[in-house]
Amino acid sequence: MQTKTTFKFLSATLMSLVLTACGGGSGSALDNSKPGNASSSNSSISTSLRIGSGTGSNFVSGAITSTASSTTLFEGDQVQLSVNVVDDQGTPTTSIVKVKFDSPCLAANLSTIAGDTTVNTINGTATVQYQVGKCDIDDKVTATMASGSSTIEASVVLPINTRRIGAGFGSDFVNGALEVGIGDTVLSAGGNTSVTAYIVNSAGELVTDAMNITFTSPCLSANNASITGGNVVATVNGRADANYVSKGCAGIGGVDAIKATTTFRGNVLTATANISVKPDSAQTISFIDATPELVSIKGTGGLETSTLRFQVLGQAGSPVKGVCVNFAPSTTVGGLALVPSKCNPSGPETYGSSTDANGYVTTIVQAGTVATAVRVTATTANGISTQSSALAVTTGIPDQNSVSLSLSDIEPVSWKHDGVISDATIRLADAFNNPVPNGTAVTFTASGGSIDGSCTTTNGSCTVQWRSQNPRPNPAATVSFSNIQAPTSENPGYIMSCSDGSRECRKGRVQILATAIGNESFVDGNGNGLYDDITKDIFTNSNGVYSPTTKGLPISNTALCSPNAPNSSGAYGASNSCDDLREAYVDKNFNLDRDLIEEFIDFNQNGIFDPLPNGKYDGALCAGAAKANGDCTTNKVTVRDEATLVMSCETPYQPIGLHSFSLTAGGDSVRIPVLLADCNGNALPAGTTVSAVNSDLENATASVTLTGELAMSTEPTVVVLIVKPGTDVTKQPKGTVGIQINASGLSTLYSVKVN
Ligand SMILES: [Ca+2]
Ligand SMILES: [Ca+2]
Ligand SMILES: [Ca+2]
Ligand SMILES: [Ca+2]
Repeated sequence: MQTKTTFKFLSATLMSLVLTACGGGSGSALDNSKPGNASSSNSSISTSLRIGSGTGSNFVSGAITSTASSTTLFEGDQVQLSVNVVDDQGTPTTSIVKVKFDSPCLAANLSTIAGDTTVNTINGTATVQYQVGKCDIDDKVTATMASGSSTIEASVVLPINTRRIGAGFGSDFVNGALEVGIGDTVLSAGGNTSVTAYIVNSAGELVTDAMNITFTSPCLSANNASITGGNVVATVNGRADANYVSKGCAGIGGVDAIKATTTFRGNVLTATANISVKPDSAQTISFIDATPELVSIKGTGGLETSTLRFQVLGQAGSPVKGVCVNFAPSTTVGGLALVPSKCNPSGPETYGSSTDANGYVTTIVQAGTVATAVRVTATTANGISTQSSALAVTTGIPDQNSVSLSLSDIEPVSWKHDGVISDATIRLADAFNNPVPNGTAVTFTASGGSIDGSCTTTNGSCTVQWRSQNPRPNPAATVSFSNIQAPTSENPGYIMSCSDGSRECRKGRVQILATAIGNESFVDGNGNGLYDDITKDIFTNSNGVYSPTTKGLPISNTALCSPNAPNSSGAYGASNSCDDLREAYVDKNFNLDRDLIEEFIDFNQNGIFDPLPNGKYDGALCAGAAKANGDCTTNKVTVRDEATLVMSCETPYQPIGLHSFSLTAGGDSVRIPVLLADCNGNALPAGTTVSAVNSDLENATASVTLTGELAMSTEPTVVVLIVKPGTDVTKQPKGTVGIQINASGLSTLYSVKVN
């Protein structure tokens, strides 16, 4: 029968398989090396099987699939490990294959696998449950299976974190907690407490290597609390001890949630604790600063507001945030006011404001139309107050009689040398003699050498450099001072005049002019700070004439005062002053008048030098009826000062007045006044010494009246040569007597005969 025949064939095949499986013969009928020809026996494995992770085209040979591959494992954590056994096509084997799992920690019993470490595959997959014990290394787990006569394996490294952050250690360790020194009690404003984080290993033991722990909290972020030494604290023997100082932080609901953070093997470890905190209360308020310290009278075009800053401190001297402070000015003259502000955005408009995180609070003063000094009182909600320093409400514009120009060296030894420096310093103040605001610009010009063109003031002054170089002032050759009158015993002074009648003709004399935009000066006769009443406020014209009817108009242009450095009524009195200004110029020839060769400041830009002033006060303080009547203007003018610098020469001029003379043996001394000047008739350099030379003089002694050094000056000096005969009437004095001049390293001797 058909059926019977088939059965017999199968039986023969089965017999053959059994024989092979028993290893009872060679030349078997079954080739186990062929894929897909799976053995029905689990003791004979095809060498073409592979072990790894995944299946099909996703198969990764040699890898173990871990459910925890990307996290860090702690003691007690469990992870499922599995490997797939696949054929050449990546298809899971249907055979049952034994896979043995092993690792250093498993071998040392520091981690465990539930059940046997050797498991059979089920549908090509071998799976175990790995549990972390006391293992404290990255544990490399291997899965091994037989392959022919050898083995093949897959592996995975399990990242096992041995570190935890918390409170305490050993069996007392509380993971994720922090130890707060004051416990549950409330930390006062300014008080401090320890906050300790512990780092332990898997066994709960403190770790000995240092780790940086970062402490953060809302109060720390708001700078209302601090960690002494900074928010990052390194562990010492497994403990990070932070000293938490409250600056009166209110916290959130009276609690500051503090968090300690560190990382280990790329894993972030955190612990937290709550600190109960108590808010601070205002104890002191102090004035800090005013910016700027001068404000300009309303309408004068300067900065008309100033911001005043106060600071509120609490019990421990720490800034207190959120304190309402109210402000009041000491005067409201001329409409001076504070800019309205509010403590609470939803509250009523007052003159108050709330302190910021640094305890600062500000108010803004708005200047009025009258110059005054004002102070602002600041008062906290709990009644603590202070007053600002005085803030000046002023013109902020320099006025003429405050301008001062000075030189560090009025006679630099520079007639024969380039690059010698003298500093020129300008000082400015306004009508109330308050320093002008920082940044006020000043312009400089010089008739010789070189000078920096401008500077801007700080605290009312600024400095530029003058340097010696060409041009060197050199009046025409036809003009000389050759007719200097020699000093005499009766008249020890000298008269120096110029051959053409000029007021000045010496070489090397430099005129320096400094100018700024400002106001004329006046005397406030009625004490209201303004030029408002010409019958009381005093302003004099260029002849020094003052009368209410002339309103300061010039009668003629005869110079009474130096045009560039005029006397002011405030300093010299009304009868000898020139408050009304004309255009400034560089008076190169020192004749107190403007010549065609002299540059001028064309302030009204009409292209010509205006020889006459306008007869009125010009300045920011022109006000009221006087302004309405045209008696004054609020126009600005050029304010100025000038200074003379001499380019001194170390070569002396032939001493004027030195001559030969007779002496009587045993008789009276002879006194000879001598004018000593430099090569240009200016002063010899400061520090020059003068001595009498006796070496060729017999029967007499000589001396000069100057002892020590010549002082700094622009003008020559007179010394007296005194020659005294000996007392022996039989010995006639004879020979020569000299005057030796040592000027700036140059020694020059002038001798005359004695007979
Ligand atoms: Ca007045
Ligand atoms: Ca002149
Ligand atoms: Ca002009
Ligand atoms: Ca004027």
